[in-house]
Amino acid sequence: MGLRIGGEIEKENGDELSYSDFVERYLMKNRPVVLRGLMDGWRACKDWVTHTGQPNLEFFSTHFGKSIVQVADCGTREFTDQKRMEMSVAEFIDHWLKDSANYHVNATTNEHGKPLVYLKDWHFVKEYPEYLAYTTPLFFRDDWLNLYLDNYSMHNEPDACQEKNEISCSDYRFVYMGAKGTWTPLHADVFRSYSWSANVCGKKKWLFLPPSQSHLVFDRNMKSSVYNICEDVNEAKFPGFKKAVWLECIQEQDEIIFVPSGWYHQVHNLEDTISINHNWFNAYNLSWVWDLLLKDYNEAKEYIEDVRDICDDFEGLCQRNLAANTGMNFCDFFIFIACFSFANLVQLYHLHRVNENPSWCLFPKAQHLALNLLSAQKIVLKMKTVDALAGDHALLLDLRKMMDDSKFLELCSGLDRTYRGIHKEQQQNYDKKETLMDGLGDLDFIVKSCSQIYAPEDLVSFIDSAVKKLSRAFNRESPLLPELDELRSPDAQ
Ligand SMILES: O=C(O)CCC(=O)C(=O)O
Repeated sequence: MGLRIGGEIEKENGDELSYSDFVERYLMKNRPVVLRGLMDGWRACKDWVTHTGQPNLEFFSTHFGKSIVQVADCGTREFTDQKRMEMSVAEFIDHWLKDSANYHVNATTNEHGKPLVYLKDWHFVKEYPEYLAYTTPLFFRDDWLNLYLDNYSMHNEPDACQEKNEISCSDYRFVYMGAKGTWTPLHADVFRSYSWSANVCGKKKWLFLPPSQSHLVFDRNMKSSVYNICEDVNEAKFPGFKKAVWLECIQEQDEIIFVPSGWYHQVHNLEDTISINHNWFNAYNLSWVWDLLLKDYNEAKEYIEDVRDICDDFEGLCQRNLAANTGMNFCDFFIFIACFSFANLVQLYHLHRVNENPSWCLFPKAQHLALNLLSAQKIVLKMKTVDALAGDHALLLDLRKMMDDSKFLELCSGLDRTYRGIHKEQQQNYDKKETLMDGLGDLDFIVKSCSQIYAPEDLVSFIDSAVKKLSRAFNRESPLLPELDELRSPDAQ
């Protein structure tokens, strides 16, 4: 059965696009795009590619051969993904070289019937921070996920998977390497994050389905989705599939594709390919993350409903299962939002303190921080309505303690660097704790009055009172703050 292709993904010159145009046209509209001209000067493009444009496998063996990586066997399905194996980069390259016969697109084995191996999800930056293979293009830098994970871990619960989690969830910055014919099955990205993927060399074919059509790739019970859209799909099992209209994209070397939230996609390497790939989220797609978490929670709960009566801590079990399946649970996400909200407030207070210009709140960075708070506040208001997050569990967060924590200081500095970069302000050095704390005189007042956050309502009232206080200093013409005021719930006063 052939796929119905409705069009192609548009391509733009990234060096002619402003940050605000990218936000307006792609982030806010959640539309895919391919950007050119953003990989000039990357060390990866020089070191990792031979003069004939092929992956420089020898370079990888020599310099990174001992790294242990995840390799997918493209010919073997395991549940919803391809079977994974662990091996060294040197072993992976041996496989690649041995199997380097001719493949044809969508083949899952080489001509000797051996499986095609595809190196995926290599945490290259975490493993080689000094090497500086590339710089994240400006458009993708407002990345709360990786900024947070540079300082905190997403899920802390001690369980059997702890060690595995630490490796696989340490960040979401990856390198992918695979020969012609390797591929990735149909999926929507982890946490319903955005992703970007840069072709250092080679060529990929992407097939995309907009979120408005994602129900079409699911079975009647909306439980499992199609695995490989390029083979015959069972019509009785997936009755909507043939109605799906796909967007296609051939991504060339030196092109970066932006994958929006919730778009299902399948990817084929049309040539031997190396790509760099990040997952991320920010104010514009945070609601996707929460919606997925809530959906997965409801499914996890339904799945074990029959053991509720014999279970001492049914809610705890639901949350453990949620963390195991989705990568975080309600508590993890709540702590993440609380940290980020607080870090944004710290930055806003700092701007207030250091700026003599009364219209400082109209500066792009201040507007950006206020927008972040607004989106966090919207999600926390949604969380407030969920029973499982009602405030009778153990203390989650102490903001006063957080202020003394070096990880939090790092998060604030990272946020500052990010927004200075995006809004082209001069970089400042936040190395000294006092510099940041200097700006916190006013905020300290709030922290004293409600420093302990047990549940969403505490966070709502914390953000609310901080914003109220700050609002007095804000120019009332600011287009973002009236919205923050509107969000203020009557019971939070
Ligand atoms: O390049 C690939 O094989 C898969 C990449 C992908 O699915 C993604 O970036 O979301």
